[in-house]
Amino acid sequence: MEHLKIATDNYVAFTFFIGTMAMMAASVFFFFELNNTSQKWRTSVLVSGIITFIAAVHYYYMRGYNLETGESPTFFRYVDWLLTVPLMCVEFYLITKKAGAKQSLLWKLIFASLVMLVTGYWGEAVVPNQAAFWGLLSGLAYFWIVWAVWKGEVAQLSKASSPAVQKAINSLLLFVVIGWGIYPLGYLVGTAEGQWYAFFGNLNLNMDIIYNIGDAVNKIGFGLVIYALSRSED
Ligand SMILES: *C/C=C(C)/C=C/C=C(C)/C=C/C1=C(C)CCCC1(C)C
Repeated sequence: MEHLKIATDNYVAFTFFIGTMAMMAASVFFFFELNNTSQKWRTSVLVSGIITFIAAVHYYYMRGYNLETGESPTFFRYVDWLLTVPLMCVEFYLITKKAGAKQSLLWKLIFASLVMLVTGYWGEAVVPNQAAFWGLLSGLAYFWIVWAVWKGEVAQLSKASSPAVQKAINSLLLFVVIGWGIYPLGYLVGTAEGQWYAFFGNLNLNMDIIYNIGDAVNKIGFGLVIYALSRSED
């Protein structure tokens, strides 16, 4: 096999590489910190580690795929999201459970996240000439999640929670609004060709770099919020 080099200006490959290392390092951190975590929050910190670990394995593949083909690893990307985003919903459930969250909340969040991802995949990979329509559907599911955390059930439960949990939910809300908001931008950039928002295609931005930044911010950041909660409240 030919030996593949990363060109010094290949920022896409660079962010895949850094992403892999960051996810690996974060996983080691969360897993080892389980020893210092009280019983109450151990499952939550474990789920943080599982999220970054699943991402580390996918990043390892995506890094190689992108380097060998020069293409976007759309399929691996969405498989990763399909596993990790529902686990982030599990994180919301686990921390609000202490204030009485019902399992139905977990299923609603997971359902909305699956709708968001499947419609996004459809628009990005299967029918790119209808990317705007499917992106809109995906966006609606995304807004439902934002609403649930901001004003809906998660927000209501937050009010009944301890100050430390409230603080964590507020931080996670910021991740969902700002951090997750990075992804639609990647989608607009990546599917702009021939769409009414073609302008985004001319921005000289790269979809994979945007997604890679989003993943690092959200998966590791989310995990650290949970970790901080586990430290501040035993
Ligand atoms: C670890 C991975 C995470 C947190 C992935 C989150 C992905 C999203 C919030 C994706 C959202 C999308 C839209 C809101 C519209 C366009 C299509 C998507 C799937 C990129």
